[in-house]
Amino acid sequence: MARTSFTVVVLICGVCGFASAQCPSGDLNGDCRVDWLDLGLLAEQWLSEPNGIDDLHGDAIVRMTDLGVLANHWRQTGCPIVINELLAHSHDVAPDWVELHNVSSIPIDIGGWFLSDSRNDLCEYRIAEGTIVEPNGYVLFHENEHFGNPLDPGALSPFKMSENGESLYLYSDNDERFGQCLVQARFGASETGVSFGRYLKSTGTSGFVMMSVPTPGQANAYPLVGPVVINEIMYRPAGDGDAEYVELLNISHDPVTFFDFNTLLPWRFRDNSGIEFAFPSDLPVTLQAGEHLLLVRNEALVRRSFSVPTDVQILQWGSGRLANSGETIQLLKPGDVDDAGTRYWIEVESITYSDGSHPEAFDDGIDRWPPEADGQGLSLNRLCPSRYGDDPNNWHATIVTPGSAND
Ligand SMILES: [Ca+2]
Ligand SMILES: [Ca+2]
Ligand SMILES: [Ca+2]
Ligand SMILES: [Ca+2]
Repeated sequence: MARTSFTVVVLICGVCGFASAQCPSGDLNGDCRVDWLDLGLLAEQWLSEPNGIDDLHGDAIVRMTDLGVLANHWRQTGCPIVINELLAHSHDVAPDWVELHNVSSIPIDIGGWFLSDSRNDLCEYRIAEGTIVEPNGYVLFHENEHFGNPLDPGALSPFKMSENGESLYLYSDNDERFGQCLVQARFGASETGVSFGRYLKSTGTSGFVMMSVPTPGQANAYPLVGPVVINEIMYRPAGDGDAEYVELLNISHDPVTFFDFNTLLPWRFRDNSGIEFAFPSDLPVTLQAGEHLLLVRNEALVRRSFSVPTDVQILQWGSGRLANSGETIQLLKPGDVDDAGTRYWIEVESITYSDGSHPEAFDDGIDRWPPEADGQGLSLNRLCPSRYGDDPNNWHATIVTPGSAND
């Protein structure tokens, strides 16, 4: 099954130069629907040599497989427009904005489609007639001019996006070609001027994550990584199960203190199953540029079990354990308080690791995390600290290096 989809993606790239998860498999010409045009293209490919496509294991078999995929998605349409980026926490002088992106190869008329920040009212802002998004193009909507502007006739219920995070929806209503398209972008709390954007992971699924720089109206920048990253995860030691640890690394050029002097609150480290650690407030901890730090369940046990450089700072999280089957672990710093007085937390890092045997935990049904870190003496090591972390292709299982550079 996996081989089938991969083949089709390769073919799509070969035919039209891009692939998109929003359009159905088998859509070879990129118009986000599977029909006779695609069948025609497949027929053309059928007669040609598979030049430059390494993964064809024999024309006839591969092409019959592709025909099968096409047949399985016959007459299906997808959603050619995605919510690609948004800025929900702008500077005082600049408005919030939303960027939509056309992932198809045809112009899409989104006049009459809706933007909204409420699941209970998908029709808060009606996009003006004649709004066309060019193939592979972008279109922007601003809070002050559009969705938050009571003078805009489309603003049926003017709204603004919360800097503390929420969901934004794009709804095609009863569009003739792409009816009932409903796209959701869920985002968290953010710092001033930091946008959230769509980022395609190695797994083929996309995340909606903080961007290193906002790019309104253009292709997205790389995700924001750092200043501190989760660099190594020992979730299941071979010996005593309590000798587990998480290694942090300051990848920036400046010291980072795990305490916010505006809110007077410390940073936090947490998981889904009982770890809830606040960094010290009385004597805030600082990590120098390039320095490692260990978060552990039991310091004495970690020191006994592994060789840790003597100058490495170690902090105990106390109760709770890193799940042996995998889970999400997060490094958070304090954000703002909302009108109801609730404090929001900004994700500095969020990694969903796994032991390699939980395909159900991932959108695409494949668990790519290495099983060798599951109680066999190895740990999960980040390959490139400066690269995006919540992607299994940036991790491998190798020898433990608690408190020092990864192997
Ligand atoms: Ca098509
Ligand atoms: Ca962008
Ligand atoms: Ca564990
Ligand atoms: Ca290490």
